This record gives sequence, C-alpha cells and structure tokens, in this order.
Amino acid sequence: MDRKWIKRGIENLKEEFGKENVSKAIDIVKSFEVEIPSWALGPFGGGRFGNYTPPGYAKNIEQKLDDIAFIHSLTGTGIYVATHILWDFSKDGMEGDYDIAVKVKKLCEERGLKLGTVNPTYFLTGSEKGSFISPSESTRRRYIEQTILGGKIAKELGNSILGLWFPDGSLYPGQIDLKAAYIRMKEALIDSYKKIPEEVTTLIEYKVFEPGTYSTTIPDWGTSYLLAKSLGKNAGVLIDLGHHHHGTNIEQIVATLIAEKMMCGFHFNTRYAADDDHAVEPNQEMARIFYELVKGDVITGKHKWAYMIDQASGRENRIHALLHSIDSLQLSLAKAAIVNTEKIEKLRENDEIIFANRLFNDATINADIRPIVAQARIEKGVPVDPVKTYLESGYQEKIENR
Ligand code: PSV
Ligand code: MN
Repeated sequence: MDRKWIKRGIENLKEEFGKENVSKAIDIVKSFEVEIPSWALGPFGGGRFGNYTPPGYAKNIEQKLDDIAFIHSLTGTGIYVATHILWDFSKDGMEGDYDIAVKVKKLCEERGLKLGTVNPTYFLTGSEKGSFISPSESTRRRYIEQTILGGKIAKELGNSILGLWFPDGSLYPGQIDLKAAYIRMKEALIDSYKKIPEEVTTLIEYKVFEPGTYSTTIPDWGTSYLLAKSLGKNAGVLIDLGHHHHGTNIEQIVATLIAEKMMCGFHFNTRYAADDDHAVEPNQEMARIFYELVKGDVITGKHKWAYMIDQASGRENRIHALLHSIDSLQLSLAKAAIVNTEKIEKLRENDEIIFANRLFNDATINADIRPIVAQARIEKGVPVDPVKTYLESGYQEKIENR
C-alpha cells in the first residue's frame, strides 16, 4: 500500500461516492474506538480437542495488558480493556475482590491503558443450575453481590459500563419453570440495579442458546429490552453478533433500538455454525450493521454505544486475530460511511428497488475502500498496515519466550 496508490484510490472513491462521504468515512474510521477484552489474549480454546493454545498466548493479567497495549500502539483504536470479574479480579473464582481490581487498574495505567467494561461472571463454579434463576437463594445472593461489586468497580475504577451475560436456561422441556425463571431473573436484576451507582450503564446481553440448548432465560433482544426497561433509564441492550439464530437480520434490530433511543452495546465477532467467537471478518453483514450505526449516529459523540470485540479463538494466534478483527471493523465502517444515502432515497421515491439495492452494494460489497482506512491510519499516526508491522516487529517471537 504505497502513498501513491492510497491517493489514487481516494480520488477514485471521491469521484464515485462523493467528496463529503469519503472525508466523513476517513474521519469516522479515525475516531472509532473498540474495547479489547482481557480474555481474548488468554489460554481459551482447544477444550477437549487437543488442548491446544497458540504460541505466545498471555498467561496472566500483566501479559494480557502488555499485548493489549501493543495492539493499541499499532492501531490507536482505544485504551479500554474489558474485564471479567471472576477471571481478572478474584482469588478463588467464586467472589470478586475490589483490591485486585485496584491493582489491575494500576497495571493498566502503567501501560497507558484504562479499565473498560466490567463483566460480572455468572458462569463458573456453582452455576450449573443457573445464576440469577438458581433455585438456591444463597447462589442468587452471591451473584447479586458480585453484580453490585461490578457496579462499584465500573464507577470507581472503570468507564462506568457494566456488561451482564447470564448462562441461565435449560437443556430439556420440563426441566425448569420458564415463567418462574424469568421472574427470578427480573427480581435479581432489580435487586442488583437498585445498588448500582447512577452513573453506571448496565447492558443486558442476550443469547439464543448455550449453555442452555432448549431455553435460555434471556434469548433475544426483546427480552433484554423488556428487562432493561423494567430497570430504568441507565439500563440497555447488549448485542453480540454470535448470539442469534442463523439469518437473523441484526441490522434491523440495531435500527429498531436506535429508533427507540435505547442505550446499547455491541460485541463483535464472526460466527458460522454457532457462537464461534472467531475474529471479525469484513463481510457485508458487518457493513450493513455499521450502516445503521453510522446513520443512527451512535459510533461517536454523545449517544455513542459501547463497542467491544468479544473474541476467544481456538487455533488462531491471539494478536494476529485481534489485529485482523480491528482491520475488518475499520473496513466495514468505511464501506458503511460511503453509502450514498441521498441517492438511494431518490431511487426509493421512484420505487427503483433493484437500483437502490445495487447502489447500496456498490459501497458495501464492490468498492475497494482500503485507501480510506489507510488514509485514516496515516492521519492518526499509526502504521498503515498494522498486521505487517506486527509481523515485522519481533513482538511475537518475544512473547513466545516469556
Ligand atoms: C457469552 O457467550 C459471551 O458472549 C458474553 O459476552 C461473555 O461475557 C463472553 O462471551 C465471555 O465468555
Ligand atoms: Mn458477548
């Protein structure tokens, strides 16, 4: 990607999509920020299939933060680190510990990073009958206390965002009382929310399956929306790309939530068969989603949503996969930003449905928008090709020996 090629590409794009759209796309790519979760760098993956972890994976929080700081130095896409309470702030995997969170915040600061979204962990030891829907009062209480602690950490040490994902659900019809489960979930959420500081935004994530295979207590955005509404104005919906039935029109969910002025968050990843948690790919779905996010003005500014990469891959080299995700997000964002909505609207008025579709596809599928992303990186002062810079940097060799 030499400078001449970038310049020529920008000129061509301006000619086709309009000067303003191209400048807008460069600016929005420049300002897009996304949180990196600590767990994306860790030993996840493999499972019962060979127990493989790629060379150089991070073995402790210090190493995870080193890797996130390195990724930030190459991309400039944000200094916020998302954490999971029982993975990052706990001695025993059962209770959260405020003092450990203070230490992790300090470790972040030493590396020029900050604590981002705090995620209470509802799915480790003792959650086999659920967390907030557990029939055991003491189990529910333990998780409520962890949620309240999460709210305190989010406000005092983090960026005031709390992300809640519950593994609650069931494997077989008849196993649990679906209505009672929903009510327990709602009551425990209300109990927690009352003690979460006002400044904190509590985002409720939904997932249609896993670990529940027959039911999950919060299966879809509608249920998240209902629960968020019953909590109050500081609660919202958390969308994870991997958590829907196949073929779900996720951009329409986004459009609806923006129309309803709901505060939301987004977990990016790519899925094929299930919740695969693969690195993000710059496919058209991603561009269509970004189109709604750009149009809805929630990428930057006052109504900005909370963005995170939720990736936990098996085979892939961690840093390589995260840099690929960031690149894919920026490419998708650039595609979305150059769509000529005014022209599409004119076509709509004349009921030119195929032409409208073709014009949309010209931006979101056919255009080569890499020069926009490259230009944004030049203006930001980060490498034009972060993957290449990483491969040439010697960082990977270094971490394989740590
Ligand atoms: C659950 O599948 C999820 O998407 C939630 O966001 C969790 O916090 C995360 O993955 C890590 O397990
Ligand atoms: Mn998620």
